[in-house]
Amino acid sequence: MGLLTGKTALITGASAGIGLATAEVFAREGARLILTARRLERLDKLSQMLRNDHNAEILNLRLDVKNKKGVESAIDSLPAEWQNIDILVNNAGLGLGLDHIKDGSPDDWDDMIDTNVKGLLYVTRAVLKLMTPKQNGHIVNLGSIAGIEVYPGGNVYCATKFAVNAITKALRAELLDKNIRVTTIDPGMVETEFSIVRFKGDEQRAKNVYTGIDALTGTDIAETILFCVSRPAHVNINQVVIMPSQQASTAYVHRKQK
Ligand code: 8X3
Repeated sequence: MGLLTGKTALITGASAGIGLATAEVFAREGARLILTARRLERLDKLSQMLRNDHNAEILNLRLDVKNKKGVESAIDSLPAEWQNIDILVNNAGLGLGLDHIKDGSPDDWDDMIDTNVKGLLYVTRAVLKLMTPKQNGHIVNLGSIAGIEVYPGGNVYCATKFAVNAITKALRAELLDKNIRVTTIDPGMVETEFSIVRFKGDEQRAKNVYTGIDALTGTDIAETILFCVSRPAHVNINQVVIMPSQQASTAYVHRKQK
């Protein structure tokens, strides 16, 4: 028996990074998985691996969380045996650029706001339609240290993660009498594709972000999510702020010299 045997979890942005690691850890613990991402080919590969390694039961869904109608219809038309969602991990999100506002790209701002804030809302609303009647569930939102403090160039990304924090707190209050727990995980530096996406494929610049630091891995975050969702029913972990041991804030980082 795994810690999540008999539970069904929906994970957004499951094709890479923290989402992929969460899919792996949840599969290991026996969860049934609805994996969503824009890149179905990647999901197909991942689910094949999880079926082989953990005998996992998996439904893949191509989903762009920015697509309001698409999100609604995909969740509304889930096969009956997949509608009983116990855990929602709102992981899909991205940072784009590190420019100051005066030099920023409004298209990048739209993309971050549409994905990190509006996308999270669309998915949450659609899943709550299924979760609320059964009076049982857990929503885990991926926030960030950028949702607690700001840094130059963080501007709009930070704003989206502050919004995730506000949405998380409001949701928690709204769902108190529905037996649905709400948690936010706020990581510092996690070495995934995050910085490669932020710097639009500039791998060297992305690598420099983590130079001299044993950064967190997607698996570190996935294990933390697992801890939160496997507490007894009366326990809700409201918020987890988690950083590498060499990071104290967005400004204080100790880099080891080579
Ligand atoms: C990412 C963390 O500090 O790079 O969510 O903005 S940071």
